Amino acid sequence: MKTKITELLGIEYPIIQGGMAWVAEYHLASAVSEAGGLGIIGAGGAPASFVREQIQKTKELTKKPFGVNVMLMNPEADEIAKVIVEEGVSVVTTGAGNPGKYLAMWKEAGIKVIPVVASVALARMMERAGVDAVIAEGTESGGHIGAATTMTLVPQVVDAVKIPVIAAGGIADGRGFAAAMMLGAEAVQMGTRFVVAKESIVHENYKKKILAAKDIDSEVTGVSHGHPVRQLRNNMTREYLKLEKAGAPFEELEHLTLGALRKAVVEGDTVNGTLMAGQIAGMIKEEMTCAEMIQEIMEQTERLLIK
Ligand code: TUI
Repeated sequence: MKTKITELLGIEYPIIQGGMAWVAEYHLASAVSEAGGLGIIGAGGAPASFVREQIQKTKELTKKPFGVNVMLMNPEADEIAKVIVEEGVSVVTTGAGNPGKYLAMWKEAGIKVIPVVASVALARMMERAGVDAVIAEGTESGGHIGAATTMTLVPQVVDAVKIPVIAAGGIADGRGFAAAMMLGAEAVQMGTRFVVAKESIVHENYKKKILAAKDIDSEVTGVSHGHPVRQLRNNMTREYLKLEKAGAPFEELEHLTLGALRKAVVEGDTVNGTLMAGQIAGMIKEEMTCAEMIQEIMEQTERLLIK
């Protein structure tokens, strides 16, 4: 399938893997790229040295294009931005901020830059700053989210910019993919579905929670301090929301979430860990390889768009 994004990135299918902290490491990224999508290493809150290692390991497993996601709140974001250039990574996505200060360096190195935006205003600003495409991520997504839904954000961003738009948030099968195309997107980004890929190193307990999730099993924590995070409901979210409702200070709330994503992904702590997942978790029922997922999605899309 050819779109502006497959052409821009030199990939077979317009499916991009979300740059999920802890989850999006080299096994997953290389498997998605090998399957014809764009695999992404998620720098999350990791140090620059870890990101460099991850890039090198990915290069050993695939000769196809892959990218790195820079989570802009990472204290080592400046160093990570340089590592990406030094390692000759071809695509960068960014999240949780404005990547403006790195654009000149990345563009000079010939890197394709694709920021995640949660508003039309940031999409416009990014286009003016010279990025190659934007990912319009709706509030259905897991992790750190904006306020607008995918259904409303994607067409408004498509109308506002001339660069290609990638839709994210609530997409996990051919129906979501086809719907995104109808909204004017040139590709999709999926996160939650890839968390349960066979190649994903995420702890079995976490995967099982996603596979068992129902439509309304996610909660958004952190709205009161301007950092909303979507995750599956558990002991941690109940505790957090109770404190948040009572007006607890940020430091007290932060205490609950510090290291909690690692606890969930690595240790499989589904009680006190942060089980980041999007609203589409309720539809995901099977662990598959990345190649099986991508093939299934593309076949379903083809049937829907051609019939
Ligand atoms: O970044 C994400 N999702 C994430 S980052 C993350 S890291 C983390 N967070 C909490 C605990 C542990 C780890 C988890 N999930 N998605 C991309 C995204 N970017 N969503 C929303 C935005 C965004 C929001 C506001 C981008 C820019 C923005 O404003 C920028 C500005 O300064 O105007």
